[in-house]
Order: sequence, then structure tokens, then C-alpha cells
Amino acid sequence: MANWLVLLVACVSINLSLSSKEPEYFSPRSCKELMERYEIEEDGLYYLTSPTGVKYQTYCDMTTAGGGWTLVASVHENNLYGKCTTGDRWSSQQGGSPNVPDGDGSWSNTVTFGNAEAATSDDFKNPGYYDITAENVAVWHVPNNERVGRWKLTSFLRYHTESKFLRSYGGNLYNLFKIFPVKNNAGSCPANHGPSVPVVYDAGDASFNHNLFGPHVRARTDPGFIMFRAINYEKAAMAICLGVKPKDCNTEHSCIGGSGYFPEGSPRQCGDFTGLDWSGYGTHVGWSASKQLIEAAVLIFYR
Ligand code: 3S6
Ligand code: CA
Ligand code: CA
Repeated sequence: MANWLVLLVACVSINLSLSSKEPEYFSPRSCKELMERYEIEEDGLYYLTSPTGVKYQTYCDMTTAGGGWTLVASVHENNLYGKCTTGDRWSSQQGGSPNVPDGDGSWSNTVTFGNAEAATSDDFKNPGYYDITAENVAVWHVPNNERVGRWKLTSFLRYHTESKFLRSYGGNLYNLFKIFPVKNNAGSCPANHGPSVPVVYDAGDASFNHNLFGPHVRARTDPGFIMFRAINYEKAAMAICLGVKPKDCNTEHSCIGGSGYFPEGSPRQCGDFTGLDWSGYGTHVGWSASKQLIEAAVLIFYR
């Protein structure tokens, strides 16, 4: 064969292999990309790839409000009686102490843990949490230990933002919490709360959501919002308020995740589900949330 012909054949075959959908080149970065570029329409577990080459499996919600939602994290409370002990990855596993003001730092670092299939049985955080550039957040409350195929069915609350607020905060929660650190003494209440964003409900509604909290909490919160980086009276920081916007600074009864030190009654408010049990475990009186709320994982999605 003539040299020029060999070259031509080689070029054509390189081109062919590049354009074909071989696994090497099938590397969606988010569920939104998977939906839009690869026309995937079903809810379920898929593989995504981060730009640094980390391949990970996560859940995609391809149907809610147009679909394309990527599960990036779950906050699971394995033991509400343990106060900043093992399993409190979204607050501190190092005990409540002023010496660890930002606890494990999970809201604003690149440490990942858990896996998608166990997202209702353990904490989960994947590279999408810091890698994906998104506009909105969705939250699902799914009973602990549910299998993936039943998450949507058994979730008793699902809500999402529509304002594209993440555009103003770096496109994801990793960047938002760089601006608003989940750290003890990082600010005061209410001056230094992070953004509160209205939500639209896909399961349950604002009044059902509100009623999952005890009466003291209901009287001091407005339903129908997600609020980020709450600060309480004692200057502890929390990451996410669950479908409510606090009106006072006892934010530790409706907001979860947090700094490594909660001065009030220390360490009683320290942990992934903070002070959701302040008036007893699952009692649904005073400051305590219902059992339904505290025995469910909080799944966080981006789109
Ligand atoms: C409805 C009563 C107000 O109770 C106070 O708030 C009480 O003194 C404290 O124990 C309590 C906590 O700060 C609640 O977070
Ligand atoms: Ca946990
Ligand atoms: Ca308080």
C-alpha cells in the first residue's frame, strides 16, 4: 500500500473510534448531561465522571419537574443519642468542642464517603457535590434503610428551588459554604444567615412539612423555604434548614449539619441532626421533631 493510503486509513479509523460512543468517551458529568446528551429518561443509578477522572455511581431523578437531578449527598442520622460521635460526618465525629469549630468540614471540603445504594442507611457524598455546576437544589426525605427502587415511592417530602440561586454562590453547595462557612463563631444571628430560597413541593406540602416539627419550632419558622448556613443564639452554625426559614435564632431544632461545637447544653445539640431531639427523641412536643422526620435520610440533589 502506498504511504499516503496507509496514513489516510489510519486517520479515518482514529476518527471513527473517537466519535463512537465507546465507554472511554461516554463520560457524563451530571444527570442533566446524561439526560440532554444521551437521552436517558429513567430514574435510577448511573455512572458519572468528574473532570479529574473519578468515576462514581449515583442516583438520577430523570422525571421530577423536567428531570436531570443528580444526587450529590445524603445526611443520615445513625444515632441521635450520639452527640458528635461516629457517623456524624456532616457535623463532627470528634466530639463537640470549641477546638474543632468547623467539625469534620464536610460541607466545604472534597472528602467523599458512602455510596449511592446506601444513601438512606449511611451518609453519602460524591464528587458531584463539589464538581457539578448547578442552578437549583432538591431535597428528599426518605425513610432510613429504604432500597433505591423505593425512594421515590416512600419519600414523604420532596421539594426543590426554582430561582437558580446557586448561580450567585458559585454553582454548588461546596462553593456556597466557602462563602458561608459552617463554622462556630463565623457570624451572628440573624445578620449572617446564608440565603433562604423558596421551594416548590413535589411530595407533601409546606404545611405537612411544617407539622413535622414541634410546636415551639412551628411558632418560630416560616414554611416553604430552604435556608442555608443558619447561625443560632450561641453562634453555632448549621448547614440546611429543612423546608423552613427560622424567624428566631433557635435554629438548631429545624436546621441540620453543623459546626463542631454547639455551646448550648454542649454537646447535646452537636450532631448531624443537631437539636431535633431537644425535647426528647421523636416526641413531637416542644422543640422536638416527629419520629418520621428524624428517622429519614435527607437526600440532596443538584440541577
Ligand atoms: C418556649 C420557651 C423558650 O425556652 C427557652 O429556649 C429555654 O430557656 C431554652 O432551654 C430554650 C432553648 O434555647 C431552645 O433552643
Ligand atoms: Ca450521619
Ligand atoms: Ca437554643
